[in-house]
Amino acid sequence: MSIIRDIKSRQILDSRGVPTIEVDIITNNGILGRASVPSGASTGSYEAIELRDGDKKEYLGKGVLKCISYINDIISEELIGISIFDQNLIDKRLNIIDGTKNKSRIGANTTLGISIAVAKAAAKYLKIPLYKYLGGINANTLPIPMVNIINGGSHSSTPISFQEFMIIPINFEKFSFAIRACSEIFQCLKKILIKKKLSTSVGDEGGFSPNLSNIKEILELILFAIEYAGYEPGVHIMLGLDCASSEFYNKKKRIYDYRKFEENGEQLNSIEQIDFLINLIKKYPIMSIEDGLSEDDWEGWKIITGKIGNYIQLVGDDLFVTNISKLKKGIYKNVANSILIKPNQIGTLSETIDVINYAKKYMYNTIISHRSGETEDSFISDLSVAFNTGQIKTGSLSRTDRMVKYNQLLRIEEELGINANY
Ligand code: 2PG
Ligand code: MG
Repeated sequence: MSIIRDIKSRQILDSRGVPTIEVDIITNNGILGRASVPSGASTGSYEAIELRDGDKKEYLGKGVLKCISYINDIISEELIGISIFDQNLIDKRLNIIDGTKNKSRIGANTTLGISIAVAKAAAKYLKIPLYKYLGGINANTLPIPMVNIINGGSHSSTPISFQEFMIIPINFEKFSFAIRACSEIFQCLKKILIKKKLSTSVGDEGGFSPNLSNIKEILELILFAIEYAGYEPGVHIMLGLDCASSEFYNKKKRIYDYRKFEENGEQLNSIEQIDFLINLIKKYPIMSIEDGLSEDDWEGWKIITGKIGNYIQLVGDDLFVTNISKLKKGIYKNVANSILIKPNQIGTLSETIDVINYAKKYMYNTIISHRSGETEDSFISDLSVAFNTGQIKTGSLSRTDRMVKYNQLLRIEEELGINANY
């Protein structure tokens, strides 16, 4: 038997240098499970609450010392003595201690740190890899990476509204071959940017942030980089977009206001936004569009799903916020066909797994995702293999906070050997 003997937590810094939580679960037999919590910039309005201190004198109000004291003073007393294999019970207790619908009392960042650290301690105690502990003998599929090589929107200074321009390697035998192709394309894109005298500085997720405000120009650049690297767009590599359109949607006027990020940006109503996206997929090998419409534009979502939901992956991120009741509404209303899974949007591992299973039951694609603020924790890589989610979105091919996730997947592929599916 292995029970929780102690819980320690501390304030550390994430990839943007902003405070976040790290939690240690220590068992009676001396096992240590450690987890740290990511944080978003373009957060959906309906996500579970991330608790911050709000004291402007420290870290501009972004400290998490309140969370730390909740863990050290209140939560640990409630959880000490419970078996580390009682993941569901622990997650339920955390929900009871919080007592709100959206974890606004103790924070979803607080609960998630504990929840994941418990699972890590359990896998460590059993001396099995985390993905196997979570997923069992069937955990053997490496996800297709969606690699975000140009960062826009709220993630960089690129004057472009869409937040993420991704390459998606589809025709490869193994994860390691796919990631190699993405790396080569990323390096080639750098060369092209240098030749064009455009900046090669990177945004929050490690993708380039050139001074370009034309979507088509960016897509053409990416296609050129794919070919320059020796691959064929539409055959080896598809494109994906995260429009993160809730960021520039004017809820009152019901307008997509591109002027928020682009000097000469347009203002589109829902139907015009849909037409704009449909014209893009007609012209470019785009297979996935995330948050093409806003979290509040359910009407628009329904229309776009009816029009192109049979051919294109339409991913709800801010729309579903990894929340089962939002997903149920989507399934009932025939909205979107895929869901982004971000554990910190809901706040515990058990609830995250519930959403994954529910999505799968209704044939919605599941994509495990990082946040724009990340840490050295590669938990989401194991999560994606554990539940055979098929896809992962974890940034570009630069910056260690992104690379640790890809590197963990390379290790898992090696470990699974001939049993690895891709
Ligand atoms: C997104 C995420 C991750 P953020 O919108 O999908 O790329 O961004 O973590 O800033 O919400
Ligand atoms: Mg998104």
